[in-house]
Amino acid sequence: MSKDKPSENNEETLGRRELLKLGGIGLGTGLMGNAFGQQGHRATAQQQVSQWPSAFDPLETHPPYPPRDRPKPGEKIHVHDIEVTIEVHEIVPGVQTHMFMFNKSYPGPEIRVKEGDWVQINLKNSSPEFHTIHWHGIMVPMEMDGVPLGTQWPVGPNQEFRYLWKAQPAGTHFYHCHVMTTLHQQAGLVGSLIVEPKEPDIVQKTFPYKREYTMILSELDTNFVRNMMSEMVEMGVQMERMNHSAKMMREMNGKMMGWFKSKEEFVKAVKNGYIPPYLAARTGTAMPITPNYFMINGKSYPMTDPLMIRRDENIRVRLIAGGFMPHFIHLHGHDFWHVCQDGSPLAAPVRMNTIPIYPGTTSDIVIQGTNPGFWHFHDHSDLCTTNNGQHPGGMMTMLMYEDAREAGIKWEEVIAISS
Ligand SMILES: [Cu+2]
Repeated sequence: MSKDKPSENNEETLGRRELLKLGGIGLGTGLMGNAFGQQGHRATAQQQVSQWPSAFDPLETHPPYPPRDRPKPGEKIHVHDIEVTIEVHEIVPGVQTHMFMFNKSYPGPEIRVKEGDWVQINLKNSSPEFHTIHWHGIMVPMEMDGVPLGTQWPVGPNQEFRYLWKAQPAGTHFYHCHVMTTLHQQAGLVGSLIVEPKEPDIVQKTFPYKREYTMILSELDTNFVRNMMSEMVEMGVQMERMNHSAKMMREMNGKMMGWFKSKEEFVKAVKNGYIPPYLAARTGTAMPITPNYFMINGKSYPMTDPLMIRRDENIRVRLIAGGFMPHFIHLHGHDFWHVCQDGSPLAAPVRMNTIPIYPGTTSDIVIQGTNPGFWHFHDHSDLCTTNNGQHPGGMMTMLMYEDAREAGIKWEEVIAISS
């Protein structure tokens, strides 16, 4: 979950086995009182937040670089190779599913660059389907935007495409495949894209932090993905057998997905017998998408990674809505500060304990270590805290204090009282 976790001594205070025992969020509230009596670790939020800039300068909303800029001689270009393949992913023990993956990873590898850097992504498609990459939140030149048949040809099997863009603006963004997005993004093609600000980071300045976490929130209908991927792969194989023609595959696949040059051409095709993908006649039974797994960084509870914190520590959490459902992420025992939305700092940090995260958005929050213990951090839309309909599961993790024992929390006693 975190790319940089300097200390990992949580084993001592709360092992994985004990975490699993937690099961749900039904811990009695009354039993916690004695353990949390200590004073002297109060949040210093009020004084910190006064440093936040309150002035609003409309000029700052303009991108600092012309999006259609090209690299100048001598400017450094960061090159990343990204390959798409089909792999097996395990959501929770016993639940495996085939997925598309960027570099054999779900979510894809985190791309982390400095604001203003040039980034070149060499996309190689080693899957039997068509893909592109859309750089969500980045001010790219149009032809780098990754919309199939909108701004580029979809990248076919065994084809490559080179993306080149300048990392702007700073903040928490993400990237995803834009071909049949409901299937391809859901089936694995999404990753975080962090652009670190050139100027000193206002969040860092206001809430000094050493550790940060990225959480990509997503949902998966394993039945839909399995059926659609089987169909697509089979179609690709058939056409490959027929004529080994990537061009024909491209044309046929476009029609499969309802890609036509104009509305008129589409209407005419339907009149002449073309069956669009959304009609049940095409696939037999129309299959609405019904997600049965809800994930944080590709895993469902209890396999999600906990957030580690210590008393008086600030941690930054980058929440990325990498799916198609809204989520309402709630932290027990704490308020937190909502500091950035879609990459940019808010006019002022907002104090909350449940943050709505809508599809396509990113929200950065800062959690302050003010209440030692082990706390649930989860989607409050209860459907999303299930695994295949069973609670607990899904989009849920824990905020865990590494120094809970020093703060007087005796985990064994808590369990003893509650059972
Ligand atoms: Cu794709």
